[in-house]
Amino acid sequence: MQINFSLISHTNVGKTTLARTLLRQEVGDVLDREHVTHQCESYTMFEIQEDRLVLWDTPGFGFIQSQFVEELHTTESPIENFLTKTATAKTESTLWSSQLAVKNIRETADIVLYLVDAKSDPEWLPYLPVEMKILGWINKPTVILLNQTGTPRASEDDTVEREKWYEPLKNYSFIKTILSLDAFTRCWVQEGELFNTIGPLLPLEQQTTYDRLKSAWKEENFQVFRSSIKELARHLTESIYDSTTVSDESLFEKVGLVPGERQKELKHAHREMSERLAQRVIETTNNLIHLHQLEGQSAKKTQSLTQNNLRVPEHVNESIWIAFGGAATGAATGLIADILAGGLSFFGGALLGAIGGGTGTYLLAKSYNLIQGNNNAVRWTRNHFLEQVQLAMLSYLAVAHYGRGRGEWKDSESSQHWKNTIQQILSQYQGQFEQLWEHGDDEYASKQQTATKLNDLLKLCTTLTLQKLYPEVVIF
Ligand SMILES: Nc1nc2c(ncn2[C@@H]2O[C@H](COP(=O)(O)OP(=O)(O)O)[C@@H](O)[C@H]2O)c(=O)[nH]1
Ligand SMILES: [Mg+2]
Repeated sequence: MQINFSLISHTNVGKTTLARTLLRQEVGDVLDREHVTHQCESYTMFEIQEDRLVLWDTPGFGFIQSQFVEELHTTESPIENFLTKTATAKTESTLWSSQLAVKNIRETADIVLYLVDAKSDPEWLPYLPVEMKILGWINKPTVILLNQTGTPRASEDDTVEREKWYEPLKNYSFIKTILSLDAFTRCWVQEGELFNTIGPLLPLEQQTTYDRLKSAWKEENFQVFRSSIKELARHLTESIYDSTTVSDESLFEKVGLVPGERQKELKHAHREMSERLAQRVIETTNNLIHLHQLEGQSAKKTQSLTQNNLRVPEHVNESIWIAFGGAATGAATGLIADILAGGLSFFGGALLGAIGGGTGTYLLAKSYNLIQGNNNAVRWTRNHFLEQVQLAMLSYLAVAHYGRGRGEWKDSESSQHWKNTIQQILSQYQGQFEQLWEHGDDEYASKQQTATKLNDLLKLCTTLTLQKLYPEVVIF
């Protein structure tokens, strides 16, 4: 059995872009102008044996005179008359494109996904009532998708935005619901909501098949989620156990080299550990990007980032790095340079205290965010580790929201809403993260067990974060 979703909208609203995001593939042509897609294309979203979920990208509606539609409306078979009105791609391209799209909806679609640009005012869209009238002639279950919603925001603000569209659309009985799904900044969790919404809208005979396909989609996406958490847990476990040996403290004191020599040694240890951390952050982020199928042919070759030749994430990846910092300039370079300099203060933690604040070795080490543990080894401080946990969760959110259709980064968007949400959740579990950090200086604590516990804790906190960001979605 084949179940067909058809994307339709006024031209240039973003159908092909959303198709790319939903398919995690670079399909079709995207340009900021009208009538870029000239024919209906089908793409398999998911298949199990004979059963397929197919997404159709259509050319969409061009401008159609409202008077023309009103006149057709009074005829016996408006849709037939609309489709048989002679038009060719050359003479009347807008009508031609609209006919192709409408034909697809009429003949093939089981579910219609009608996109609107959330930034526009529905009361001032002359084409909206015209297109709704035509879709009304076909009368298939339709979900309105708000795209171009921009910066991820609180769910209350999202509700307000959707309400703006309820009033002008409330009289069209074929419209079943309105969801936000920005092709650039949506999260897979929101796609899950779309899948949940569609089920009951399908005819009874399709529902068993659909449920099977939906469960498989869900399982695949949860697998990506679990693997991402595993990557982050592995990286953070390394941060707990990473250490650099320095010389015996008392020796320095004996020869009177405190604090100058000591400072040099700590600086060196700090440099080594910062480089390892930066390398891990880059590797982990690239692994998340890979898991989310965000690498594309358009990706640039890697380029050198610092004099240490840390590899920069690719073209599309650069955009994800910007999402970490929001307004931060310099993207990956900024973040990695920050880590290399020993600072990591995305969350405003009191990191990298001024050097020279004290003369004792402990204070010196602290100013490098390092703490002296057993066996003359220094390791990351508790606060620095907590900051790393926050950064790990932020990097997950940035990647999990990054739509494949986004391609190159366009605006710099603030992720303050994500940061606040992460901080709220983590404040409840800080003690448990601190306990795990203690393992790094406990010779009896098994690294494997720490990794497992950290994995579970991160999974819990990230799930709670996603639930807080999308309280209406029943997916977990
Ligand atoms: N900011 C933003 N721009 C989008 C989004 N979706 C599409 N666009 C842009 O809108 C333009 C038209 O997109 P396209 O997918 O070709 O529209 P289509 O004609 O409906 O297929 C392109 O410049 C896209 O980059 C979105 O979710 N957010
Ligand atoms: Mg298109």
